Amino acid sequence: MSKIEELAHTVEIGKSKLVPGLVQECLDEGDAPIDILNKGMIDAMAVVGEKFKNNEIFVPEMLVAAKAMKKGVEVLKPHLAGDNSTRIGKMVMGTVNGDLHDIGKNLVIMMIESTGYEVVDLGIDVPVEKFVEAAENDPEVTVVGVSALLTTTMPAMQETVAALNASPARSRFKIMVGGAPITQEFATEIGADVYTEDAASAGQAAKALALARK
Ligand code: B1M
Repeated sequence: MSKIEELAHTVEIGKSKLVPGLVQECLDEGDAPIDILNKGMIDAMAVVGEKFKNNEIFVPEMLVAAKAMKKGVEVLKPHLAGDNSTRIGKMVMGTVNGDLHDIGKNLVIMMIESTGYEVVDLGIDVPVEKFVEAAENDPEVTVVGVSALLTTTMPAMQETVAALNASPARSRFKIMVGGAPITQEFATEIGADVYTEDAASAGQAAKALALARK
């Protein structure tokens, strides 16, 4: 078993205490940080999700796996995030009302921060009004990021984007959306400006928005 496979298995079974050390060992062995993230952690969460769907594991096991992944990301963060010394914009981002998933949102924030954005994290289960207030009350905000992980919270994303679209400050900010059940088609249908599939492309898209403003 390779070190990355060992890491994936350890995340899958939620052994939080072992994960940071394994991530470090992968780095020491020369594995690329992005491979450690994708193969050692995100793939592990996909396995966890599949097992949950098949009733092989339940919510507590999903929670411990999530905790294990977060521990691993802490070690990986300095290796994934690039030089962010030049500030290129300000963004607010959150997970929609009714949705408690935050690992993907946190990765997206990390990648967007690495491009030079200051990102205000609104957290999880964010009511529509909180997104709107955060966008309207700070004149420096040029991007609002909205994440949803459940098919049942896609309507909350739609409501959030509709409220943001109705804001008098709308011309100042762009709306970015993403999350496992979200597609380009859905993003277009609800009136979001940008859809991206993963954290790396979210970082690139946010950077492109900043460059387009210049
Ligand atoms: Co939940 N859960 N969960 N869960 N959970 C899923 C999402 C699920 C697919 C599992 C499954 O059944 N196979 C399923 C949803 C099914 C559906 O909607 N059809 C599900 C369910 C059903 C539930 C509950 C309803 C279970 C229950 O209670 N019966 C419940 C709901 C709670 C709620 O939110 N109200 C629930 C709870 C939980 C935990 C709290 C236990 C835990 C979350 C802990 C946490 O986040 N702190 C959890 C977990 C861990 C998962 C899985 C296993 C892993 C999620 C994850 O972190 N993935 C997940 C299965 C899976 O994903 N395959 C599952 C890794 C992460 C890096 O990927 O979040 O997709 P992701 O983020 C990606 C992209 O989506 C994208 O970039 C990220 C990085 O590349 N992205 C964006 C995300 N946001 C973006 C925003 C952008 C751009 C890109 O722009 C703004």
